[in-house]
Amino acid sequence: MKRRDFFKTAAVAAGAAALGTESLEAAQTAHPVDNRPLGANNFPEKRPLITFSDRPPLLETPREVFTSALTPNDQFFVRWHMPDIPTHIDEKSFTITVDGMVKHELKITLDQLKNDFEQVEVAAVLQCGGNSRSAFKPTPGGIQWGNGAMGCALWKGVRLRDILDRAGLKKGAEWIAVQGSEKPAYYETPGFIRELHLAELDDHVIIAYQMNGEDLPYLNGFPVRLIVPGTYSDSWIKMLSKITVNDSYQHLFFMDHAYRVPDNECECETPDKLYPKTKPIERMNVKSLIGWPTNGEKLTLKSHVVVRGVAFDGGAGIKKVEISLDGGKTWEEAQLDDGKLGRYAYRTFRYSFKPTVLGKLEIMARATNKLGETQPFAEDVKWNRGGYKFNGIDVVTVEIV
Ligand SMILES: Nc1nc2c(c(=O)[nH]1)N[C@H]1C(S)=C(S)[C@@H](COP(=O)(O)O)O[C@H]1N2
Ligand SMILES: [Mo]
Repeated sequence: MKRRDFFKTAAVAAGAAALGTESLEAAQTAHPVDNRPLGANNFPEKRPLITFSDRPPLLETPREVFTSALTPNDQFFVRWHMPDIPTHIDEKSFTITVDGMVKHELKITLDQLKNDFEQVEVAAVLQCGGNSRSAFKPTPGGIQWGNGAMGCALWKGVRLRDILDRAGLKKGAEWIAVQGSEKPAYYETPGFIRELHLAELDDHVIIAYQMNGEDLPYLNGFPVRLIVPGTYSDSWIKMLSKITVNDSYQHLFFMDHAYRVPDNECECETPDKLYPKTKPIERMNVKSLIGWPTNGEKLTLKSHVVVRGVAFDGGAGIKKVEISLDGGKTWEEAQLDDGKLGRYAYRTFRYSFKPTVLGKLEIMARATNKLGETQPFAEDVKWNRGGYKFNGIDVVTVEIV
């Protein structure tokens, strides 16, 4: 966008906000910001990633990484709420405390976790509820993620259920509160603690110490993190150090004030008329992303092009991914991988074609899950104040030369 154009747009937006009712129409979505440049290679165990902040570290994965079912650890995105993350973890003395309404309080060492419990694996997508937030207009507060606040990994660890069984739940136990090892910026700031209802914990919920066959990267939660397949990642607590069992919901700051959407059927509202009741974002909606080609790619006329990308949902499973080359008028099915990583992982897709016309070409991808849920056009995604759950049809614009 040219500088002059920018000022024009800004003036129009400010005018609409001042007029009140007009800003109702201004409430909409577009495409998330894409093709941001990578930052310097300043973070341990990470290649250069799109960098929003270094304290706390906020790193986004670039689009071209999303051609494989498992996202490499050194390109996996990073999100922390608090700047004060431990810079050293002693593997011998590190423990996970289990306390509250339990018969036996536990302090589980990493050694015990790896040896005293059944070891299990699950491949699952970790996606921030605010992924793609930059599509929402007007702009909600929060990190202006493009599409790369997500990744898929093979996680290895121990079922949370087995650990709670070892501790023994007391009668009346209903909720657990989970927290990591980092500290709030200063003592009055609420800590990042999340709560889970015991009834929502199935056997796929694990405490993981391995990611894609290696120790968890430090920035992704070394030495252990919670994995809650199918849900947005706000409760996938990193550097997990404490699990407290409670008889009731504790109304903690990061439960009552973040990661919530309007509690109505469309999960939507407008800036002028915020919906009074909210609910947690929870299960992920169906989504796909083209990993290759990326925006601005130059492709040769009549060459053999293979569009590749990933699709996923909250665990129902992907039924099909379709590609459109005519602005969404007609769609053709892409080829899906065999799905052997399971219903919580990425399904990769491929679609071959030969470009026949010179100039700009839009490539769209749309996933549908086994419940028949599908992706709306980006412009039709409904707004919410937190900028959560964007799942508009992905569009990449290339140039045929
Ligand atoms: N301890 C801790 N765990 C956390 C968070 C955090 O701030 N602290 N943020 C959560 C959120 S909102 C996201 S999106 C994911 C990000 O995981 P990643 O950094 O491994 O990509 O971690 C979750 N777990
Ligand atoms: Mo997040």
